[in-house]
Amino acid sequence: LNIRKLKAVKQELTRFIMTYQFALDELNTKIDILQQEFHYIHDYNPIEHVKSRIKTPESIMNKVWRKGCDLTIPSIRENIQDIAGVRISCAFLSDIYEISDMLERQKDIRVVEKKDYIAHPKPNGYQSLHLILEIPVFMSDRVLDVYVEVQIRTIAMDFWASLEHKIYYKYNKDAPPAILQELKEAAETAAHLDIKMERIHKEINEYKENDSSSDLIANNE
Ligand code: 0O2
Repeated sequence: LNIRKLKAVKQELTRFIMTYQFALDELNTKIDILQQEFHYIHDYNPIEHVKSRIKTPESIMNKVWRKGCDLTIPSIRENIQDIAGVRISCAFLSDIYEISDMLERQKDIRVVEKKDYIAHPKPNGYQSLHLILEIPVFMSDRVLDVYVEVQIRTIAMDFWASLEHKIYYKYNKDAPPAILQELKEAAETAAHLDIKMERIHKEINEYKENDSSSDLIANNE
């Protein structure tokens, strides 16, 4: 490999990674617009926080190795669909599906895959809604379709997942069965809490609606 070729490969790789940052920037803007508009219409914010990240080259290489795919840009693009990732945390269960529907309705977004680990939790108790979206990125000389993984979950699900992630790595991916059982029970407790919070949220909304319609009647009398 001569220096010129090495430089060209480096340039190609940098450009490849850049497209993921652009896709994240576009998606973050879309999420921000949806959030502001939703707040304006419903007078409440369905999103608690949004975090985005680009996978490190080391983590990309690990996944390439794990999946046994080719070490070429087209193969990495097709096989590693979570190089760019966005995690959206919401207060309530219904917000998750509301946000997911709003994203899916966007004309320039293609939903490549949808995994509902809320309706079907993983055996360890993990819950979250995962979407793989394809977003067009407008470069100077071409339009590139870029994959972004979106994870939408409640704060309770996020709390559980971050703790589980730490324990998983603390025990080098081999935690004792008793700990795994306790974690699973904790996931179930979190799921119960989410259902309870959703119920309270609905009751408050119904109360607000009744209250404003009785205000309307009173004003018209
Ligand atoms: P990181 O460090 O968060 O990026 P894939 O291997 O992605 O092609 P898979 O495993 O079917 O296919 O993807 P899935 O199920 O959609 O999960 C991808 C991501 O979801 C993971 O990314 C985690 O972020 C999260 N996730 C999935 N299962 C669990 C779980 O049991 N516990 C926790 N804490 N997070 C989970 P990465 O690349 O594994 O890790």
